[in-house]
Formats: sequence, C-alpha cells, structure tokens
Amino acid sequence: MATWLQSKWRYLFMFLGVQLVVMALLSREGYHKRVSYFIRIFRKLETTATGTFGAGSLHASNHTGGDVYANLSLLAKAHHGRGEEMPYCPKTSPLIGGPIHVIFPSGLTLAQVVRKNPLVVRGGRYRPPDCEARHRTAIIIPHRNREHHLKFLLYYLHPFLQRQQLNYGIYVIHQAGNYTFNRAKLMNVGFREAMREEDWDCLFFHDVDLIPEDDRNTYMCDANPKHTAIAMDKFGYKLPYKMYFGGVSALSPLHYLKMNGFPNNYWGWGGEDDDIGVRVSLGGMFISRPSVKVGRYKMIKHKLDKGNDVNPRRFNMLAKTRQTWKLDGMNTVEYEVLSRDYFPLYTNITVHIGTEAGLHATAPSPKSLAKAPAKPPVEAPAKPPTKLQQKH
Ligand code: UDH
Ligand code: NGS
Repeated sequence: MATWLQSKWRYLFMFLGVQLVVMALLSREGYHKRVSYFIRIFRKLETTATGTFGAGSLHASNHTGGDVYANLSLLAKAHHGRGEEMPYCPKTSPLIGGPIHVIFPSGLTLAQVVRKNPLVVRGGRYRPPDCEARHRTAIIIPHRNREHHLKFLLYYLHPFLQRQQLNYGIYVIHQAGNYTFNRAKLMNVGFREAMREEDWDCLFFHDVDLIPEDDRNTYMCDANPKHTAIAMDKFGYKLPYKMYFGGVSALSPLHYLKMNGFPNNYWGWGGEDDDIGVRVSLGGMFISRPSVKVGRYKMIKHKLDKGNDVNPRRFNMLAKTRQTWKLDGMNTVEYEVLSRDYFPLYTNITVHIGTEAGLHATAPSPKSLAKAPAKPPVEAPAKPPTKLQQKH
C-alpha cells in the first residue's frame, strides 16, 4: 500500500513538474502574442460596437487579413528625396502582405484618409519614395452619387497600391447631370483623359464599390487584358460565369486600342461588361485572370441607383457586338469635360456625355428606347447563365 502511495505521489509530482515546464515555456515564448491576441479580439469587439474607425481600430487586424496600412509608416521615414540615382524597385515588392481586413465603419472622413497617406500628392498621384517604380498604373473610376463608397475605396486603395510600389494616379470620372448612367462611356473618357496627362502603361477600370482583399492581386497589366474581380463576396468568392468581365479589369493602352475601347451606347445597367469581354476576343486577345485566392473583392452593399435602370436592350445589343465593335468605341467617343479638379486623393473629371441622341440633342423618349426588336438575338457571345438573367 505504502509503495503504491509513493508511486502515486511520484507520478503526481512528475505531472506537476511537466505542467510547470510547459507553463514556463509558454509564458516566455507566447505571452506577448497571447496578450496581443486578446487585445485584438477586444479591439475588434470595440470596432463592431462603435461602428467607427477609432484610433486603435485603424490598426487592428484579425484572422481575415491584416491592416492595409501596416508597414507604410516606414516608407515616410525612408524618404531620401527624389534624386537621379534611384534604383529600380524590386520585381516583387517587399511591402506586400497578402490578405487585407476590410470593414466599412461609418465614422471615416476623407480628411482622415488624407492624413493616413502623407506621400500621396495633388490629384491622387504617388511614386515610391525610395525606388524607381517599374509600373505606371492609372485607376479609372466611373462615378455619380457614390461619395460614401468612394471614401472607402480611397481608404483601402491608396495603401494597397503603395504596398505594390507602383507609380499610380487615381481618376474619378464623374457623369454630369441626371440622364441615364453610362459606365462604359465614362471609361472611354477616363482612358483618353488619363493618357493625355501621362504615359500610363496600365489602366485599371474600377467600380467604386469593390474593395480588393489581397494585395498579391497586383495592379499591373498582363500580356492580355486582365479581369481581376473574379472572386467577389456577393458571388460566394467565385466567378459567376465564365465570360464575366465586370467590376475591375486592367488593360494596357495597346489592348484598349486593339479592341476599339469600350462601347459608348450601353445606357443604364447591364451588358456593357459582357460586350467588353467579347471585344477582347474580337481584338484577337484572351482574358487573363489572377488566381481566385488573390482576386478577392468585398462589395459595399447597395441597391440599383436612381438613373441607372436595367437596360432592356442589352441582350439585343450584345448579340450585335461582332458587327458594332469597330463602329462604336474609342474612335467615336464624344464628350465635353466640364471641370478637372486636382483633389488631394484623386483627380476629378466631371464630364457631359449626352444621351443616345448625341451630345446636344434632346434625350430620346424612354418608351422608344425600351422597344426591343421582336426577334430574339441570333448570336449571344457573352451570354451569362440563366440564373443571372432571371435575377434582373
Ligand atoms: N455607378 C455610379 N453611380 C451610379 C451607377 C453606377 O457611380 O448611379 C458606377 C460605380 O462605380 C459602380 C459602377 O458604376 O460601382 C457599376 O454600377 P453598379 O454598382 O450599380 O453595378 P453592379 O452590377 O451592382 O455592381 C448592381 C446592384 C443591383 C443590380 C440589380 C440588377 N437586377
Ligand atoms: C449579368 C449582366 C452583367 C452583370 C452581371 C453581374 O447578367 O452586366 O450579370 O450582375 N449581363 C447582362 O445583363 C447581359 S450583378 O450580379 O453584379 O448585379 O455585370
């Protein structure tokens, strides 16, 4: 009995000893990490509760990704002044961090975004302070009445592009007036106006409500036109259909001209992105895409805008892209720039783009436009799946 008791105590002591050693190791290695883990959880709760970007939460990150501003404060310190002798930036930026934590709290102001981006200069331009960028990218954003979305996009996009060590500029192409919105025509305007200012080697056509969630999704052009918004949260982070070309795409000036730019005649919602996708192949090119792991975007939820009703003619128009792409596009775009403002975070170009009837003619009656030919489309090159068609 005594021997049994002795061995029982021995095992108990051994067990306690092991526990002590484990605890000692844990507190040496992991104490700091564990404390900051709990602080992060605490901060996340705080952010959700207050719904604002508080001083702490701006730096918070969690398992869904890191803080898009992490590392960037080092850049300001590394500023050498722009001498002739700057080396090229490395082929892969050392600032890239992978997944980004994206949230949309209500308290953010544009002034805060300006303060967070001290190296961005007039008109939303940036060049890496310590190396010569290998890529010059213009971001073109079609816009009307979406200031609250623009604020979030700017908050995330500026540091995202700085982490990629790009020479970049952000252009917001603002449609003047209340006539039906025309996303693709605004892109044509953006292309011409941005190229007028600088010899950009890549143009990103970017919806205002899509926030990239991984900075390995590099905003540089490929050998073929690139569609980058391939995994959006609203589509369950999957491509909704094979020919989908909406949301965000990247083309070099050469790609753009090869396909005669984008169509000018899609007024209202839908179909213009499918037309652009078809133009890529009609121009003798392919659609390139990043992997679904990095081509991830979070969409800022919203309803269909006033002045952007679903275009009832889109399927008939799409069926004719093969006949129309050379007759309508960059070679026929007509518009009038009403103002050009160099704001701290972007260049704003407000533009008059007219109506279906031309730049100065009175608008056609909505009834006459809604009339669709009785015959169904003969050829529907970029026909999306029935599920999506039925949704509209
Ligand atoms: N845009 C504006 N203002 C508008 C309309 C569109 O700025 O009034 C721009 C903006 O950049 C937007 C893009 O055009 O991100 C595309 O328009 P959208 O966001 O309305 O299109 P999306 O397909 O969303 O992303 C539509 C939501 C509901 C569609 C339901 C159709 N049945
Ligand atoms: C297709 C539209 C596209 C649109 C896509 C996603 O059906 O323009 O749905 O729409 N094509 C036509 O209507 C011909 S979404 O789910 O984002 O509203 O981009």
